[in-house]
Amino acid sequence: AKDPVRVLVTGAAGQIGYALVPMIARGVMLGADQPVILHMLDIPPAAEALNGVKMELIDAAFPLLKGIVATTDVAEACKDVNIAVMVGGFPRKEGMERKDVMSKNVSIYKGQASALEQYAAKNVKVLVVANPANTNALILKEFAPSIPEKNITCLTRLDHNRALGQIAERLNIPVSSVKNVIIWGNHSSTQYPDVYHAVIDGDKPVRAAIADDAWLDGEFIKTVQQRGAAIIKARKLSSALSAASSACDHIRDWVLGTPEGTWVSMGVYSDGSYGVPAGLIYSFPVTCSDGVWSIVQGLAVNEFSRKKLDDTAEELAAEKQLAYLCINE
Ligand code: NAX
Repeated sequence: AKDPVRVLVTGAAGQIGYALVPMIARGVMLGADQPVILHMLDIPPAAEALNGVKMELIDAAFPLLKGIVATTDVAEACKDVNIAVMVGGFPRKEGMERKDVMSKNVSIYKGQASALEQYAAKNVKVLVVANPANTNALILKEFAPSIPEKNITCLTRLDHNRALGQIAERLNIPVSSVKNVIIWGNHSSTQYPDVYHAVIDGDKPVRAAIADDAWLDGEFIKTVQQRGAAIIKARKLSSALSAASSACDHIRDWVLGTPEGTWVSMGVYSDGSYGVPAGLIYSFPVTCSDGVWSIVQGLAVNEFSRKKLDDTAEELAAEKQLAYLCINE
């Protein structure tokens, strides 16, 4: 039998946490033969709710779940973890300035970066979900210099999956027939969902199958960009099950590898590929093998796409600047 893998979920008493921890305990993230020990962190006001989640995990009697650490102590939460899914953060509330939200998250991610650096397993793989996801991941990277930069990522897989879903709905085909969409840039409304290289049934270009450029360049992009807001409007709560499921997809593909001929979108530390400024956490098309992601190289970027790649990079550069302002205050 395999040794258990320790998986940290921060913000575990929240909405996404509640959907995510049972998926992890069932093997959705790391495989049906991989035992896990769940580490769950939340803040003191949520301690009782966190304990309730722990009680439910016990009651669900998951065979793969070999242990539960539920705590409000960051050091204890991070101890020896192999995977860290950072869902906890400070959400933007009505009337709050961008800078105030950034400032709160900078201090949270600064602290959690140090704790991961000090207490996590040396090879820990980190996925930041909490918004602003790209910039929180960048802060985490800056304040955890001993964690390899390739080990720090953010979630844009939900946006990627949303794009697959919209194409499948439009063509009335199963989502499993669609692949190789790309989310470029920020997990925000400036993200660019790109279908120029997407295919259905293995090799048919999506653009040819849909044959409606106006829809593809307009409504499709907007629908994916605004999907989070549409879910909030419908549910009066933000996306949770889809976010949790996509977080599992992100880690599973990263650890176990992407299928041959398929890429996925991940927010990763830019090396300057595709003319994206180095030093931003930016969403790229990646393939994964042996636990390592690589940016897919050599895809053609036309003028339409170029502008959109640059716009979202610009927003991320501005977020980075704002984050540094908060750090230095
Ligand atoms: P909730 O407010 O339900 O849960 C957040 C939890 O984090 C709460 O239990 C809170 O007590 C806890 N928390 C706050 N500060 C913490 C800290 N310093 N350490 C540990 N825990 C802390 O939000 P939920 O709906 O679960 O969303 C979580 C985050 O995911 C938000 O930042 C949200 O914006 C972000 N999202 C990101 C997505 C993505 O694709 N990257 C999509 C879904 C989601 O909107």
